[in-house]
Amino acid sequence: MRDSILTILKNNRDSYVSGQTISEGLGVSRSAVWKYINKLKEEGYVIDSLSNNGYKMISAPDLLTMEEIKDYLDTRNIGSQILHFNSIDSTNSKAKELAVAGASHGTVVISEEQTSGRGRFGRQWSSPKHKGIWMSVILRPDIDPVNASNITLLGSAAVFEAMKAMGVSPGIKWPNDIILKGRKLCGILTEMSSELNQINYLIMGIGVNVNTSQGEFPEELKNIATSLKSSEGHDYSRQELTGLILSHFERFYDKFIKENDMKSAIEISRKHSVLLGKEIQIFNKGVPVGAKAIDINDQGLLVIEHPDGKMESIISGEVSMNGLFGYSKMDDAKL
Ligand code: BTX
Repeated sequence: MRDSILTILKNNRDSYVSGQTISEGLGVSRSAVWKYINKLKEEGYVIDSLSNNGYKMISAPDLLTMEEIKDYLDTRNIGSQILHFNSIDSTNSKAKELAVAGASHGTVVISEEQTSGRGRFGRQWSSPKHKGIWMSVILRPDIDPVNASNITLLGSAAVFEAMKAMGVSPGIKWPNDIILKGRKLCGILTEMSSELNQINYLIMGIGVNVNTSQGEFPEELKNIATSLKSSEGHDYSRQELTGLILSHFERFYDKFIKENDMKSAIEISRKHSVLLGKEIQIFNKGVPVGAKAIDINDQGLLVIEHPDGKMESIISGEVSMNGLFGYSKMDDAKL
């Protein structure tokens, strides 16, 4: 009922709709309509009520609910269900819980804030209220678990394309970071539950700093993190960006799953890579090893050249399993 009333108000943004029209249209009493209108007001919708004219929506809150995202969403499966929270420990943890309970492919968990947002290797992810996009997508791909790390690459390409559509041109730090003007704008954490040759579910968590002012970052992130607002000087629509990321992701994902084709995503990762051609460090069992980033190959692996000239291809799956991960020497080690 709440959603139906909201839709009526949204479809009549320029005019007042009488309580009677709503109550007749939906088959509920006028006092029930009034109750739902008050509930919407409590949620942050600004609704003008005039005793003779009815109700008119003045503005919608800046929330990442299905109602606010759906106008920007151009997908069939991804985001067909969006679960929205005001506050949660971690959307990845919630998504896992839901996936274990049988949630369907494409379900998205979004929270306005995370109290224990997670990065890779047990690191923390700062996720302040209403400032960014903190979301996780539940995926059930029918692919070999060995290829699961490619999903992160597709996610990076989707974030890149969404940013580009918003007029921003970031870099990609293989495999899971989006970098703007040398600072971290977005991180992706992909987690999986699988059998030997079958994936049970995969959770792709995306964190994007959107409207955080530089001064609002915790002290330890002030020199390594950035947001769209901090970099470009104005606020951005979190709702539009969320819709764009999910829409681009579905396009890359479908191509990969149906046609085993990652060409365009890999091309984006290559063309906008902040690593290629640079001296980097990979960590082998915690020990830093110097190498040069040469290419991202057609399988999405990072090709590196060791000082002795030996070439090696690194899979991001190996990264977490064997404790290998790549950092540019020029970046802060925590970036
Ligand atoms: P990562 O391990 O590559 O990066 C984590 C590191 O990034 C931290 O150690 C810190 O130095 C830095 N950092 C922490 N918070 C931020 C921030 N807001 N902006 C920039 N740098 C930061 C990257 O891991 C993967 C992050 C995924 C986050 C999403 S949010 C939705 C989902 N739920 C969840 O718990 N995690 C994912």
